[in-house]
Amino acid sequence: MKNEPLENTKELDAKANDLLKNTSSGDGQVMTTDQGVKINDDANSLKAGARGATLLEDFILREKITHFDHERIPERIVHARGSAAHGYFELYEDLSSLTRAGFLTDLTRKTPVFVRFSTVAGSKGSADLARDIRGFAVKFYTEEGIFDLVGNNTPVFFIQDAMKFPDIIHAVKPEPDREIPQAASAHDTFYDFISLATEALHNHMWAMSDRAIPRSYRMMEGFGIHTFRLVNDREEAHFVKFHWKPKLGVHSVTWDEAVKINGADPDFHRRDLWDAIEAGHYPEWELGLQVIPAADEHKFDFDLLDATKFIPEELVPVRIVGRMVLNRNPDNFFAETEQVAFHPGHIVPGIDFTNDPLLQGRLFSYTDTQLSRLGGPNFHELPINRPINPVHNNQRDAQMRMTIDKGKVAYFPNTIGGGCPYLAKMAEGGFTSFEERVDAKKIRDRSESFSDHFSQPALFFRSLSTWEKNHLINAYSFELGKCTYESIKLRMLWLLAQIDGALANAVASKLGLDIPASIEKPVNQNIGADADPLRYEPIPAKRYLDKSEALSQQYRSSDHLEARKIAALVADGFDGARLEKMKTYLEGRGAVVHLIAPHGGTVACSKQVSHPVDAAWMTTESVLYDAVYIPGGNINALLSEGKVLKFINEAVKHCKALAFDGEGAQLMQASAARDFSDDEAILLDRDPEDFGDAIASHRNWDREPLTAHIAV
Ligand code: HDD
Repeated sequence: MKNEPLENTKELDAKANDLLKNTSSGDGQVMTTDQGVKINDDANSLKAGARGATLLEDFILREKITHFDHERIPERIVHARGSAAHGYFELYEDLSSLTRAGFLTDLTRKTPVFVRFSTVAGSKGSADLARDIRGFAVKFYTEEGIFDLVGNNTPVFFIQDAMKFPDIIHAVKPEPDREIPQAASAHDTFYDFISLATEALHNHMWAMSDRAIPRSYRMMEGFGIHTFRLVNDREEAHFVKFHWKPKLGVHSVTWDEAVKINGADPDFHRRDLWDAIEAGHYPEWELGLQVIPAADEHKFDFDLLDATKFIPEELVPVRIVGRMVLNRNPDNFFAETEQVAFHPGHIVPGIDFTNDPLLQGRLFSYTDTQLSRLGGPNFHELPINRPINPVHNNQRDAQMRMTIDKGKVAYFPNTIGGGCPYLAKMAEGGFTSFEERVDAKKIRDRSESFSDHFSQPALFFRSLSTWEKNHLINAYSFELGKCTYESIKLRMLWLLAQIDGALANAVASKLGLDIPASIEKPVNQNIGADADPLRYEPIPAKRYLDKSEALSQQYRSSDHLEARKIAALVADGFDGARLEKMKTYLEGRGAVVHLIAPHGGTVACSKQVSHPVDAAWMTTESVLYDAVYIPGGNINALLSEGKVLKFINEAVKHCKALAFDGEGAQLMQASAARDFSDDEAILLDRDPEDFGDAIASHRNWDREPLTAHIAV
């Protein structure tokens, strides 16, 4: 299903049909004012004479300018930069023993979804490859109402209590005096906060890992993070963690690439998602659940209510229960992607909250923010936000009300309206909250079971492969290297030493500092007049698990090539037959092969056949591609072009797959690739299949330590 106008698409799901009611196209239509009056001049205002002043009377000019003046709405306070797509969710197995949620029990359903991916810190116009956590928000339009799973691409969050959310966001956002830096955490205020709020160290370590610079939204895991509850028909509850596992594996770019991509194509992720869907390579994730019986609530070395902890898959395996496919791009960015309003409090019968204090605070924040962002309490009526099932209640009025509620009755109970809208009984799907027994003092406090801040970041670091560890060390060194306060760097080094000595030593040596033997009490002073700060001190790291493979991207690969981009570097006289063979094979596996030539237009192969050029050398960069192919033939023009050597050398440095055929061997010799003839992803005169497999493995990270000398 290409991104044709909605009405042209063959299969419309319930949400697509619903959106059609508000979809409009000017194709073949006369231009009118907002009041429907036909316009015959849209370029000239009404004037007193051709060279005279413009008249206030000009209602067409006034309407056009007024509307333009008000086109912008406040961007999201966090996650402002994002991209979204439509799709569906379908179930593999009936989960009615766990939940009564229809979309998790009815195997015949395809539940429409709208998914928005985002960065956290940057503004709406910032670049996609910021080093940052990614948002992963899924809106399920279920037959029983909207369920939003508003997660991230990491399984944990920075803070344990929503009370601290404004603080961490103020700390990471551009510093308020100069509004610098944009979409970057590498600055003093962020590290001042992180080094004092040690609960943040775990998610921060994920943010320093390759997960924070993904190759594609399509190659990220997603996590609901909080522990939620699933509740079945018998009112039995299980704890649950939600996971999204991408079909294409979990892959990232290097920091050097990220920096360059941000310049070469700041819309890299947005374009990748859009292009993949347009090409029919629909991104796909499987939904996984970690289910914990209520009786096991206290059996872990950490607290299930603490959002800074994950449950290692070795302790509770992830049960794959369904899949989500994104198969349709939005028709209008503003109407859909910008106006979509997610909320962790949008749940349906069969799913319920837990007492996670971060989740509880979120339940307030998300409606509240829409009031200023979308202008009032009727944002649920916007086409992208409204459920596919009918909405009836006694909420009325307010700005921009769309629904025309009939009748005199806007209260309950009533007799005049026949008691309608009436209340649903539970058997009819009425929502009832899980009846959790609560017997407690009202107190501003935090459970001591939340005070282990070091064990899981240590487990995460131990579980990474060598190349991932090196990337993480470099990330810490870069970020702390950008801080100007030595006291903050020292505090961070001391904290890193509590997590892993080797990590701290490596970062210290790159910073040119010694790890301090002790620091002033770093954490949570003055947490509250009545609270004893010592109770919140982080406790030394525990080792309840040596390693968890699931945490490393090394074990999250796949053999898929869908929408991977391969640059074929050519000039007139290139070997067209070899190119066709390679292209046919790679495209057969879903990859996209671009011809990159000295100029736009067409390029002629050795058989004098013209081939359309996808990009001229001057308009593109190596970092925008997954792999490089040189088909051979006449390569003289390539040998004498600095940009081509840079293109190849960067691909070598970034550990990508390269294939040289025939005369391409000369280019291999002329470039940094010459030193890697034994490299498993640098291929000379090999089968297309070998190249395809090397691209599917994403990168040959073993090459990385050998590339330090390559200047690019
Ligand atoms: Fe949040 C947006 C994810 C904690 C307050 N959040 C937002 C989005 C995502 C998340 C993916 C973007 C949704 C979209 O695409 O429109 N947030 C999370 C996760 C959290 C989390 C995974 C912890 C597990 N958030 C969190 C807290 C608060 C907020 C503790 C406040 C107390 N988040 C917001 C917000 C946003 C938001 C200010 C901005 C725009 C919006 O809600 O609609 O209300």
